[in-house]
Amino acid sequence: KNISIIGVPVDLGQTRRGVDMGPSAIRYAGVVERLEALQYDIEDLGDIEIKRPPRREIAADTNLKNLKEVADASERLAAKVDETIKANRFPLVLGGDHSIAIGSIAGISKHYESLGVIWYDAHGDLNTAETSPSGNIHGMPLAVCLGLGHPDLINIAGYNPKVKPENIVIIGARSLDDGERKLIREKGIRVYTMHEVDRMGMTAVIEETISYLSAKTDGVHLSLDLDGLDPSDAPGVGTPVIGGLSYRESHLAMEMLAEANIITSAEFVEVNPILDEKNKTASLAVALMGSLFGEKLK
Ligand code: DIR
Ligand code: MN
Ligand code: MN
Ligand code: MN
Repeated sequence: KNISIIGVPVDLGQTRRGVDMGPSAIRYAGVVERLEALQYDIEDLGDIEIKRPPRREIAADTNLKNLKEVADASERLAAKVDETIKANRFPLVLGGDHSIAIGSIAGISKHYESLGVIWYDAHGDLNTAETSPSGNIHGMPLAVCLGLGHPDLINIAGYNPKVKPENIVIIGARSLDDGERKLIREKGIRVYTMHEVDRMGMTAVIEETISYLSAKTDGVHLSLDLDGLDPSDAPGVGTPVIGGLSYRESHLAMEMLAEANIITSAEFVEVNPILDEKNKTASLAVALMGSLFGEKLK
């Protein structure tokens, strides 16, 4: 496997500054060295160029924050990811806030008949402008992938929708808004909240996820929001929620995905070094990547 690392220094999908430094923090934590040790051909493509608004403001016709800039960044990222897959390389995207998933999945999904998505997150990220309590686009990318949201977001890369609801598995949810719950019910989206993880154990959750997705997909994207983990393990995130997935559960999940060999692209998002403790969260992200790329299998 050849891996291309793509940094996306975006903090426009939410309001806490510093998450745009996530890619630097993850590089500083040694991502390239960690994966090179596993004998992959690693290419670091650097960061996508991001246009920053001179002042942060909300467009007049919508409550979406920084809509234009987020759409622009998504379009650039989609093009870069598309190129990477065409070159037969595994795209490993480093965030940035979770709004960047709009661009990564736009660049990825066109290469598959039926892309599966594992959304590892404390949140559902299934809001639209109508249901969002915040206007933050990082709370919306999964809805956008389903074709729900502002036209400037759902049409990135020129096609829509990107993902079928029955191809999505959310793991670690413990903070869902009312509109998100409604959408999950309506669309029949598979969700393992912390309740299910506690009851079934992570082993069964991942086993079910793998058999559920491998039956009907020809590729699986892992979108891992570090706030899916418990804040004691991942303090450097903008919207921590207590009662999260542990360090060990998360490593187990990554190792099982590596064994099953189903993941075809991945992103690690929401690392905010300004809110972190001595780069603990970026280091955790790198360790999880090590497991995802098969450290245990070597
Ligand atoms: C909340 C928080 N559901 C929102 N979402 C977050 O603003 O839409 N997603 N933090 O990662
Ligand atoms: Mn998220
Ligand atoms: Mn989250
Ligand atoms: Mn978040």
